[in-house]
Amino acid sequence: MDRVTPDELRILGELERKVLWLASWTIHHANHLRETGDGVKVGGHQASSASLATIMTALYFHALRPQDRVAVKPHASPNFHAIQYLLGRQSRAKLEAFRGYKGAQSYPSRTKDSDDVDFSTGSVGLGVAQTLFSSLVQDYVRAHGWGLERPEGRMIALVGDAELDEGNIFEAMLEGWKQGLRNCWWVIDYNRQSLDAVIREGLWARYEALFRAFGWDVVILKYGSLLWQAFREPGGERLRDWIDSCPNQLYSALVFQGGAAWRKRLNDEIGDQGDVTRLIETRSDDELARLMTNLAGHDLPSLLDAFGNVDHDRPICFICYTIKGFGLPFAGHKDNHAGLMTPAQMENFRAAMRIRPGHEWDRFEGLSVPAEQIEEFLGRVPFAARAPRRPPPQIEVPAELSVAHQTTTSTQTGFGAILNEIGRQDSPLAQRIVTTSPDVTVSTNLGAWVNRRALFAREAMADTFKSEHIPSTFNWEFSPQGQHIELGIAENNLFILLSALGLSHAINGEWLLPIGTLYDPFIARGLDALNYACYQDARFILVATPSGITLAPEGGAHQSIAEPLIGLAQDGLAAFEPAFVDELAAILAFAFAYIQKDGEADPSERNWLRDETGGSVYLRLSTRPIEQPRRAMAAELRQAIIDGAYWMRRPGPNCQVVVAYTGAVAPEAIQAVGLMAEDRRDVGLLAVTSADRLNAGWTAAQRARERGLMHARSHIERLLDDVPSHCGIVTVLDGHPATLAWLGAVHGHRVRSLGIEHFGQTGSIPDLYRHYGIDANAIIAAAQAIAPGKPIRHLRALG
Ligand SMILES: Cc1ncc(C[n+]2csc(CCOP(=O)(O)OP(=O)(O)O)c2C)c(N)n1
Ligand SMILES: [Mg+2]
Repeated sequence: MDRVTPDELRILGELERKVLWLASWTIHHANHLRETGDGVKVGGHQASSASLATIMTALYFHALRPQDRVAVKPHASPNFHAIQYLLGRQSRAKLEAFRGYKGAQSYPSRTKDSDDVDFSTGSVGLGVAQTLFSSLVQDYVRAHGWGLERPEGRMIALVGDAELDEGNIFEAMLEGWKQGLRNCWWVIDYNRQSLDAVIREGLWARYEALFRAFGWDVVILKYGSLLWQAFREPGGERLRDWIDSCPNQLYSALVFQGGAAWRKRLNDEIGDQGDVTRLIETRSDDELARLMTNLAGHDLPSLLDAFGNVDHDRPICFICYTIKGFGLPFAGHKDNHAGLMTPAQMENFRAAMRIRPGHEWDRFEGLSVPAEQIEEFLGRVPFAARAPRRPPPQIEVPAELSVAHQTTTSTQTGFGAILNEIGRQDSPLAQRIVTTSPDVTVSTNLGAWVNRRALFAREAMADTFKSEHIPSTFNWEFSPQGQHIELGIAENNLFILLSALGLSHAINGEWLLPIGTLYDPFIARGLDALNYACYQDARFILVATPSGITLAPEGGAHQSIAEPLIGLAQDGLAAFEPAFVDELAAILAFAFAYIQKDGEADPSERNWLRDETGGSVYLRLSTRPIEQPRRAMAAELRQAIIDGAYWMRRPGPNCQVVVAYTGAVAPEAIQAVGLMAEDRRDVGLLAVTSADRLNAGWTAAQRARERGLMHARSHIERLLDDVPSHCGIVTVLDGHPATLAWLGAVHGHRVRSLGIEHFGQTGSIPDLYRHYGIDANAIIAAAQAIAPGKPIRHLRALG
């Protein structure tokens, strides 16, 4: 690493001041100088940003290389935008609109910010873990021989100290240790303050022990150069001991109070009328305050040295002592998290920064180094030499995926069979798929795929059961070519790994087609991480089994009810719940292409979905073996399955009742319709493969009509066009009934929605379907209630 020259250090010092100014001013401007009109405070975090100003200056203007990627602590977003602005990569208009409509985002956002954010942040802890998994993904990509022409990057997180309370960070660290993590830096902004107050004493020692236990190098950066010099003076050792034993709260309070308070406290506690007193007395109040707050996290030479001295690729935790609000009037105050400088305080700050009114946004205003010199320096900043992101070419996906017909099988088994079939080939699709699972690889049916494609590890590891000739269904061999990443049981890790794998095209310039499997109820366990992955537009396929109460004897604790609603509501995630394996094959083929899409096209006139923009996919599958239809997959049927629904039995003009079902309850729906048809000639059966896509298309078409596009018709509107208005619709699924209840609003049909609202009972499928009211009997009874006809003779016999 290049050492900085004294001139460069001077320029970096000026840039540090400028970052502090611009970040503070951006927030001030948004709060005091922009009309919002809605009465809600704009906010922003001047203190949290100030805390990282020096560290980010050292990194972005010197230590980072173009290939490095960074997750910035969410509330230091203003620093990031200020730095990009100084580098000419962010516009003044975006800064002026900070936290406003289409302005620079409150927290760095990959998708909404225009200045090349590497990883979005916002929900604390998740961006931190994302850097760890991105490092693993980088290793995965390179081990497969892709992107070797590009230099290896470091994945760096700028971490608030309170972020370390988030358990997902420790889950990730354990996984990193197992997977041989490299090239990962976590820089902890150890300002000893959280949102609410000052944090516990001695946390640094717990962190140090934890990180070392997981194989990390730990670098503690506590004192800045001024303090080191003072420690070398007579009496300096006493001063150092005092600081080391000073409680966090007292230190923070003195930082806030300033030089006179420091002097009084130090004189009272260690004044000796000798060396120590002299050390204190030779300094003015201002000098004393500067000395006592000269922590390494605000000392450029210490930081530049620490970052520059790294000569290995092991993961490193830098614990950098900082002051929340450093350089601002509320520095150290325990209430400063959301604190904003008043206009009067801003005036003082402006004067101290030598900024003339009207020149607040000028990049080099008030600096003591000539602008040309700074420009010349900025032109050489390695980080700024990054090429703009260009999406790599997409991986070709066959239009159809083959799978042998089984008379009776489950969608979970079908999923394993389809992947097994793909795994036999050496197609681009087969090569780019990477699977992962949190210790449920076998029970979610990835075993056959893993047998073919092996587990991934940077170093090969044999399966001892195999070498000992002990029969086993699964070949558990690890190699750098392996295509399955086995995780420990931590769903947060699954989602953050999917987030990292699903951004490989953006981060590594190489497409991966990630598939993650887990039990459906445990989506809730990692829901915020799933949301985070979707928020930053990572692309993956999530396959969840078993699901609902249909897992039956597996146990009430694992039943999932709300997940279909999550599928419906989660932005960026297209949810499907097929009943049959041929449907699943069509959906998977669609999904492999869909996750790679990045177009801007208008919505399709067919379904009113924006499929060209792409997204991730959630497949809710089942372990229940059911009878499979033997049918040709005509193009029209394939399309309808992907659009979300098709008529299994088309209603006629005198139809009295339609049953609309989703997923594993297909046999009950089919049986109920068959029985009712004996008495009422005309009963319709609608197979819903994606309530989510039907609903999204319907909403979009309505909006289009409201904008005057009178011809807009969504898929579900067209499907229900022929259902007479007096007809009732019974909906049924193994999930919350609200998932399909809205179908009645499409054309105003009466609806009775069956589904699961309570859970916890164990039993066989017939027991549970009867208990929860989603069996054929319940469907018929519901139909009877909303569309009275002749009583059904079979009702009692069925029960
Ligand atoms: C998951 C989550 N919970 C709560 C919050 C609200 N929040 C934002 S910042 C913060 C604490 C910040 O403390 P720290 O990480 O030490 O950063 P500092 O403000 O000291 O720079 C909290 C609780 C959040 N953003 N994400
Ligand atoms: Mg903090």
